[in-house]
Amino acid sequence: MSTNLRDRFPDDFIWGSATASYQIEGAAKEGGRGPSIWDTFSHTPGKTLNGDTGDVACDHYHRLNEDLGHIADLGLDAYRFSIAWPRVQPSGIGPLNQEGVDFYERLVDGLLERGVQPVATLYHWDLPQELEDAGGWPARDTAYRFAEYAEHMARVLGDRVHTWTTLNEPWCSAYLGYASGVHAPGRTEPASALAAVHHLNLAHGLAGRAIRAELPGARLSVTLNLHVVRPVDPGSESDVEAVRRIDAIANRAFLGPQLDAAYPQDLLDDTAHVTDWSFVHDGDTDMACVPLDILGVNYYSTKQVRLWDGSGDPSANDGHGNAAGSPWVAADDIEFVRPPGPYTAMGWDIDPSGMTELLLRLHREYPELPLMITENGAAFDDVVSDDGAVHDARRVDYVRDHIAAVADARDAGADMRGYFLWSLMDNFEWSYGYDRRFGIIRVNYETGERMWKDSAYWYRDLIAGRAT
Ligand code: PNW
Repeated sequence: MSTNLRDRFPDDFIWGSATASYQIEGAAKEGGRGPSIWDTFSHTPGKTLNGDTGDVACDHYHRLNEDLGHIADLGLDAYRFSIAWPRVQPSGIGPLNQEGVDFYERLVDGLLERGVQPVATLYHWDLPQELEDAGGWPARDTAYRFAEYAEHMARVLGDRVHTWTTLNEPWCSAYLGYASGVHAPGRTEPASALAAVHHLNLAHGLAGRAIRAELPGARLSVTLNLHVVRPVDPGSESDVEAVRRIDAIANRAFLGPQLDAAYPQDLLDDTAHVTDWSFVHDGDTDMACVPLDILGVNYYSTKQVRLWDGSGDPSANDGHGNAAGSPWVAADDIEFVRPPGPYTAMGWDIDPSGMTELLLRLHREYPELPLMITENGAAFDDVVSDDGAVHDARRVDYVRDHIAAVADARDAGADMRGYFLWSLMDNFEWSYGYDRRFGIIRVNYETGERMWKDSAYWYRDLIAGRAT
């Protein structure tokens, strides 16, 4: 086998990196931007580490040209960014705010001038606050508002943006936002979380169809954070049953409607004591199942479960911290057991084999569907050395091993189209604020200065075919 990792991929494989609006832009009150649920949440005492907010973040809004320079210097084929809904449509309804649109036009034009393909995500969690006040994702109307916003954006950017992603990780939006409450809007209502799951699925379908109608040639995708769930004891029937149940609420709750036009019956049965699913109207799952050109997959780590024996806190090791509620709706009797490690600074286990396993599962279940890794990367406790550099060898190892895992999935038949490293730069890591650094470019939050870590040089060289 060739030692050059790049040689395990075809020439048209897309090498990219990803960010999200609220995590990098800052300028929260500029250019006519309206408030989002993350402004409200991060400004609520006790919700984020150190009370950090995205008010300034990486100040990407003002440093756009500099950041475009880094993107070009890395030699990225594509850049995955998200559009802040409240920047372009401040209250989530009505006409577009031209100043907000201008910013994304400058970004997209700047990418194209540098030969970098823009990959736009319409929703990476910054819901306009007014829509949350009207009920948020548990309210059906939010799905229709989202489709209108998608149609607007397709109209203004569709001549230059050809790859569109409706939602990023609806699992997080629904379960972390409305069940565990560790993400905005911070509600802890299991039944509302399941209604949010459904309205996100519906929103995806409505928006996807709006984009298709507006832009017949566009490439349509959605990004899911699918969970690799393993039994503590593969020989135990009850552990295997726990896997089935977590797989249903975490994975098949999205794959079912979006790819098979139906909710799995076991999911409906398992959650029947939480909700009767009456928010699913006739025709909804057909609507949610819009044909996709590509499925975006975010992968970071694995999970291990078994049936709870009644001692301790069953969700203590689920990787979601000490939340007020559990994100695992209708699964109070399932225990999360920490995988063996090693771990990143998030406490997430490092296991590239989980990525290959996930991609091959998707390939087996949806053989015709092209796949793309839309996020993969790691937070580590970076140290600035005496020489002024960040020698983040563990991040290089993490990324190299996971890219090799993508190559393994390709070799076994999966139709892999691209890899987007999370993240281009350190940024606002949601409830962990600025404490956890995922970037290949370091951000000095005092000065705003950017500095390439070793991993950035390594990734540049990999893309250019020079790294091993
Ligand atoms: C993803 N979890 O978030 C997001 O798409 C990014 O915005 C984020 O920065 C990145 O992964 C790293 O965290 C997640 O608790 C947040 O399982 C939380 C979880 C998963 C993904």
